[in-house]
Formats: sequence, structure tokens, C-alpha cells
Amino acid sequence: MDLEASLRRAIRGGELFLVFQPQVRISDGRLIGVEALVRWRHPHDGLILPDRFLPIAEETGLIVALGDWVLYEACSQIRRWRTKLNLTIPIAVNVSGAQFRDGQLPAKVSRALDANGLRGPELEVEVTESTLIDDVPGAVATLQALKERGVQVALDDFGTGYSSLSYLHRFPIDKLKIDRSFIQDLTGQGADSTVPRAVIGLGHNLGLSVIAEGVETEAQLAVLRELRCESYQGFLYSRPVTADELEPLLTRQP
Ligand code: G
Ligand code: G
Ligand code: MN
Ligand code: NA
Repeated sequence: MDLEASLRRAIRGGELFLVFQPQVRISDGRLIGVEALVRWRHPHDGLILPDRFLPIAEETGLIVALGDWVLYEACSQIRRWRTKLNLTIPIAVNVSGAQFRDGQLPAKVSRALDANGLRGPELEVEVTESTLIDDVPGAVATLQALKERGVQVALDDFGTGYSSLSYLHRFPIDKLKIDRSFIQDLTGQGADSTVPRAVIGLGHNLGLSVIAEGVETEAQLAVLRELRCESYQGFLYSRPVTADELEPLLTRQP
């Protein structure tokens, strides 16, 4: 069967699941949120990673249905953890360009929150710069609607895209995510902290919080602490893990 048909079936038929990567506050090492990342458990081929199926989802337009599934599943998971563990753990979801631009994102987000009895700040939406700069006035309107609902917005992979510095101050966002390629450069041979330093300074001057992704070593974390970066995610703390695997990390907090 071709991948499009099987992906369509996967979205409807419960073959997708989410894994979660902790986001950690640098000042005190507390787990303050998680990023949801989609996975596909194929009945015959086993685990398929997003690098293989997201391009097909994008080409076929299935990315919108997939994104809707991720949004509802993430909100359901926040509710399940609240019920089971008596903890509120905010979840960040990646939103594709097509889903962001389809005009219904704020309404879908509202429904997903309401259906699970959640407040806006318990959900974060991650978008890339390229998603926003296609249509700046449209993007500002969508971001404004999300803001009115209290949903947090993070700019993902920051520094790798068009670096639309002239537009950045017009977007009502909350957080910049430094792309992991720049974190890799922080230590070791030819160490270079230029980009993380600039992104953190820019973020703070705009009143935004800054999170680093792809942190793998204590040395990288030390540089980020020195630069006053607020939080990080990466293999140093945890790989993306299943909901069950995350629970002990949630209940064993400093
Ligand atoms: O860990 P990982 O292999 O999951 O991530 C690979 C890429 O897939 C990343 O760029 C990530 O942003 C993207 N990705 C993971 N989950 C989702 C999702 O639910 N929706 C979208 N649009 N992208 C995702
Ligand atoms: O693009 P986005 O940030 O949404 O995707 C996150 C991607 O980064 C996923 O593929 C995830 O598995 C990967 N990732 C998360 N932490 C680390 C890390 O510490 N090192 C590396 N190399 N990849 C990571
Ligand atoms: Mn992301
Ligand atoms: Na990223």
C-alpha cells in the first residue's frame, strides 16, 4: 500500500502516538513543560519517525488532519496527567505552516482546550519563522487570537530561517527557541557562542523568554546559564519519552 493511504489510515486508526521531551528551567533544574513529538507505529513496518512521514503529510495536505490529532491528543494528555498525578504540565505542540494558515487554528485550539477543561497557558504552539513571514498581517491576526485565549507561542528553530528581524517585534509571541545547530557550536574545538548570545540578547530586549534545544552536555548548559538563557531541552536531561516513561520524571521534581 502506498504511504499516503497508510498515513491516512494511521491518523484515523490510532497508529500515531506522542512522545514528550522535557523542558527544564536552568535556574533550578525543574521540569516546567514538555514538547510533544509525533510518532507512527506502523502495524507491519514498526516505528516510523517524522522525518519520513511529515514530508508526505505536507505534500498530500494530510498534515492538517495530523496536526489536529496532535493538538487534541496533547490537550487530552494534559488532562490525564492532571487527573492521575494532580499536576499541571504544559505541553508545546509543533504547528505546521498549512495548519497555521488554514484560518481555523485559534478556533480548533479553543475547542481542544475547552473539551479538556484547560486554561490557555497550559498549551504552547511552536511555529517557525517561515510560517509567519509568508503573510505577516495574517500571521499577526492568528497570533493575536491565540494570545487572547492565553496560549503561549514559541518561535521554533530560531536563527536558521529568514531571520526576519524587521518583523519580529510585530509578532505577539512569548518565546524564542534557539536551534540545536547553534548549541552544538557552544563548546569543543572552535567553540562559538555568537549566535546563542545574540538570540538571547535579542529575545530579552523584546521581552521574550529564550529556550535552547539540543543541549547534550553540562558544558553547553554552563554557557547557557552564563548567558542567562531561561530554559533548555536536550538529551542531557532526557530524550523524548512516552507518556508512561515521563511520569517518574514528573513526580520526582527538585
Ligand atoms: O524528534 P523528532 O524526530 O521527532 O523531530 C523531527 C522533526 O519533526 C522536528 O523538526 C519536529 O519539529 C518535527 N515534528 C515532530 N512532531 C511534530 C508534530 O506533531 N507536528 C509537526 N508539524 N512537526 C513535528
Ligand atoms: O525541530 P524540533 O525542535 O521541533 O525537533 C526536535 C528534534 O530534535 C527531534 O528530532 C528530537 O528528537 C531532536 N532532539 C532533541 N534533543 C536533542 C539533542 O539533545 N540532540 C540532538 N542531536 N537532537 C535532539
Ligand atoms: Mn519544535
Ligand atoms: Na527545532
